[in-house]
Amino acid sequence: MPIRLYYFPTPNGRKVSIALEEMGLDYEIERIDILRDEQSRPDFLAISPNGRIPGLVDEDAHGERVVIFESGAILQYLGRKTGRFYPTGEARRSWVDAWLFWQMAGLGPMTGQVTWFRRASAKPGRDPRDCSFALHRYEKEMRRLYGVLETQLAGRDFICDDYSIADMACWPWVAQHHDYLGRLDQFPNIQAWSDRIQTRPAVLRAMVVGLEGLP
Ligand SMILES: N[C@@H](CCC(=O)N[C@@H](CS)C(=O)NCC(=O)O)C(=O)O
Repeated sequence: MPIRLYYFPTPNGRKVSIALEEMGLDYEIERIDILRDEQSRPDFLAISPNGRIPGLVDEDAHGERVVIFESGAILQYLGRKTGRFYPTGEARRSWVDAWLFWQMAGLGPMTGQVTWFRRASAKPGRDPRDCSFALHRYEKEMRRLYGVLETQLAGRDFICDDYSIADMACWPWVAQHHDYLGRLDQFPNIQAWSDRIQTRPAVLRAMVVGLEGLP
């Protein structure tokens, strides 16, 4: 039975569609339209109690039914399931985990807050000064994190040398840099890394999943 991915085409959703494509797994999509609040549906909350995409159900995991939410946990599960893009040695696996958690706790949330406060400050009737303190704090932290990634990528093709689930977690956020950061001129290593990933056939396939009928 194919893996079922509960999905919307956002950076957190795309981490998983990229992994499924890269790993060559059989999967089907159930689109959860977060623009219509479908993430609050009881049947989806049974899979993702936090009410956020992505969620995943694997009916046929060596005789067990696996139900997971949180994109980082899903990437680790798929890496363990296939033995791909997730090294097995303790030293290298811990290294990949560290960068995966860095994305989950830092790059993703900080970038998300920048986007949220930008939109909020532009809302009709809102005084942009209401958001400026928070926006300044999150933009500064996001730029610092981009600096950390830039340093890590110096002399490396991928975050942990070999292409891994850590790259799959970070790249979909960086791919949208035009929306919240502007050009990557100050981050040439990130630009080169992003160019390397965005032309991978599996990534190109994953980026168009679940777009049908959306504005
Ligand atoms: N830490 C969670 C975050 C998931 C998340 O925030 N998903 C967003 C889409 S990228 C969502 O479902 N938003 C719906 C909402 O905010 O109500 C993960 O990585 O899975």
